[in-house]
Amino acid sequence: MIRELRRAGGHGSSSRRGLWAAIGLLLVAISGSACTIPTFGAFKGATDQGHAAFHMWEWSLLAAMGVGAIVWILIFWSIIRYRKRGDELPKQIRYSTPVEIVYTIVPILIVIGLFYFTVIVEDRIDAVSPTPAVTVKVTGYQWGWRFDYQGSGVSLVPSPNHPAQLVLPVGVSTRINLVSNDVVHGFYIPAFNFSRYAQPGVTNTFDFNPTESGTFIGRCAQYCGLYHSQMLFSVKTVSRGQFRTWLAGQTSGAAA
Ligand SMILES: [Cu+2]
Repeated sequence: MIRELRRAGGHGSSSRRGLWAAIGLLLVAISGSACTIPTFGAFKGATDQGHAAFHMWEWSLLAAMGVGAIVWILIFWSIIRYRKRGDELPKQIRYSTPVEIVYTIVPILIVIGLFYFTVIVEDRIDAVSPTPAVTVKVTGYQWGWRFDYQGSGVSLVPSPNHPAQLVLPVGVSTRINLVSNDVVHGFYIPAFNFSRYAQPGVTNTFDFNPTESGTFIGRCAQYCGLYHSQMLFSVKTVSRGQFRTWLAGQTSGAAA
């Protein structure tokens, strides 16, 4: 039996070459996927703020995959390097101060890194323009969303079969003042990678800078009562010219 083990050990250099080849392939696969910018199931974001959130998500996952790869490499290295070679007990090591320092310091560094980048991205998402092109008061209530374009007199109020559609211009800042008339609602636009509570007595202020035109679904992300599921809305992003025409059409429609 021992002779057989020794013979198996004789192939150590080729199995080690195989291990390094596998590690190399794994690293190439990880770096290759970074070049094509994987979305990992998230939206790329149809606003500047949404892009920032997406990049945070993407790089966090790549970092997690890197940490995961290192852990797997260490596991397999330990399995192969310290596999059982005989009946003799290996040297017993406990209370290894250097190892304990490493596995305390490394997670702390990871948390500090994640915290640092999260604060930077949060600041970018929360930054508001001093001169927004459009200001919309968004009101959540049981059960719908109402959009008031401030300074223009345009109000979009949903009816039971027609959820309101928030129209935004592309390429400029729109200020949103989010409020609730009754209970807590969640103003959620998946394609914008954005969700914020609408709370009674609180005005949540933030900006959207849409980067592409399209129509995106919106939902209430907070269970708020019996007809929560009816709290649908949509967002349509259009060029600045189209937005001006649309707003003028709404104003003349309201006056008629
Ligand atoms: Cu709701």
